[in-house]
Amino acid sequence: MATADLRVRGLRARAVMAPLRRRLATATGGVTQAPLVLLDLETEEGLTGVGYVFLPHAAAMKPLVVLLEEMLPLIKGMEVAPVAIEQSLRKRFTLLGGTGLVTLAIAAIDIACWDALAKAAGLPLVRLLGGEKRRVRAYNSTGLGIMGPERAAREAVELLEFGFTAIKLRLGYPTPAEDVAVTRAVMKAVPRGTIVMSDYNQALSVPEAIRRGQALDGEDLYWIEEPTRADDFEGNAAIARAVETPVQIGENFWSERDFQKALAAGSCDYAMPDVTKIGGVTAWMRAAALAEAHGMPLSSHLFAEVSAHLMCAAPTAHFLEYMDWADPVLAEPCRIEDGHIVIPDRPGNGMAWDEARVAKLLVG
Ligand code: SMN
Ligand code: MG
Repeated sequence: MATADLRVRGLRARAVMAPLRRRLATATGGVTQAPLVLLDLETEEGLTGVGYVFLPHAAAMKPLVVLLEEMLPLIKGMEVAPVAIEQSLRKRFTLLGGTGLVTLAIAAIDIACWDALAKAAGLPLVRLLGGEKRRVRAYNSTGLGIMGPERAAREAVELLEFGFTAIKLRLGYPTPAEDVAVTRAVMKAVPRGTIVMSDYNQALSVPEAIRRGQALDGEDLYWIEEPTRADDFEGNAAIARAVETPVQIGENFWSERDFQKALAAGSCDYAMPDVTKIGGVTAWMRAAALAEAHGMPLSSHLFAEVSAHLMCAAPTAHFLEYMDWADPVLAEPCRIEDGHIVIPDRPGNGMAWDEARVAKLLVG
């Protein structure tokens, strides 16, 4: 099949509420169900590209569906050329600004465009991006919310199913002593050598993050994620300087330019752009180039299905975050082997909707 002449014909955006296997309480809000917007991007040639976006707040689902529908006339008839489509959409929305729902809509379109292109080429996405298709090292992020030391210790052991050897613990308890106590309870419960990441979800002030980070130094945490506001590049840099444990940020980069600012400020030791918030596969790959140029280990955030392809194409690939939140709507959920994600042997990003389940979970 020819790739050159794919053109955008239509799109279908649907809001679904996916049930979670495990709830996740963070220091700045909980996830009890997964609000998702599924996108099918149809081409004139009959190929359909797919992608999805997770919204931490259900209130944003319908507005995103409407925004995607309103964007269709702006791209209808355009060649499926992700860079050109992204540039054109960003330009059209300059006066509103490129963060939030605008960027999430652009990202969904971009992800679906890349899927359509890869399907047309008859290649798994990773191959189109120049990467080698291999298993991707992952950590299990599907649990370990704010739940106290006893439950956290129990859940930490449960998360080692499927051969995972790395897990992520949410911190930001009322006191630093509780953060240390939960960390110790988890470390004691898991086999020696298990990698334990931690995540504050932006909950702390800069001085408090330094205090808690230093209290946790020596506890063997693999990284401390988003200790303070994601857009405080200087504040994160001060924390990264004062705390020995590596600081990880990036899920709230709203373009590769935010990553560039973080690199310039020395805000972090590791980075983990989110393929939707950063603006799609196109923008994530730009971030991968920046990471390579700065020798910075790069991880992914959520969206394991698409991120597995990206990680294989990132020269400084570090850890994939495994989340199962889209499993209820996928015909074939992500396969895990020995704590690694296995990229399916199919053209495109590998996702296809389980239409019967989607119909049951549709919202609105
Ligand atoms: C997270 C992200 C999105 C929703 C809940 C929790 C968390 C993570 O920051 O990195 O997994
Ligand atoms: Mg996080």
